[in-house]
Amino acid sequence: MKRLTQLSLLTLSTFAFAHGGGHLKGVINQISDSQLTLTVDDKDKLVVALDKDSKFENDGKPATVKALTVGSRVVVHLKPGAKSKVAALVKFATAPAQRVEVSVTSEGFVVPPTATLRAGQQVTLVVTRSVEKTCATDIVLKDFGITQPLPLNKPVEVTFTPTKAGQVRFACAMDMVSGSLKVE
Ligand SMILES: [Cu+2]
Repeated sequence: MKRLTQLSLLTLSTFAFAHGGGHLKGVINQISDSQLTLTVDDKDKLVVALDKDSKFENDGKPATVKALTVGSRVVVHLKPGAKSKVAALVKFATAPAQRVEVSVTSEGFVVPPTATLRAGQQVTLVVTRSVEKTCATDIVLKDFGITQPLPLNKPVEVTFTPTKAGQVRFACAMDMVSGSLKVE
């Protein structure tokens, strides 16, 4: 019995040593109270657990998990000796707000073909109507309770935060001319 205890202690300390500390760099993909999902090297997804001792630093100042947003670049210092990945310190910078140019032309709402929004990250659409004869003299985002007039040739900023992956749809006031953006 004694021998077994010693053996398992030894195994445990070897394990802890092999996995001691270290850090991870990535982009926040998902946030919950108990864990973060990071995208590392633009492809791998890693889950890091949070516990009551996990500390946060935003632009070098103490912060809480609430200040963290999807899309933020983070450096996570891992707790040494933990069996799985547990964050000791999460350092991050405020994610730059995403801006997407949208135009209203004779084609309707035109969005950049590669534009992708991120769930949980605020975005500002900069909408410019460049045609006089169009039905789309307003932009309506029904899901976000937003209606804004689009004066001719004047960029209008529409800011919101997509909450889930899928599509964000917007349309004219009569819901005839519409466009959408992909959300990941
Ligand atoms: Cu219309």
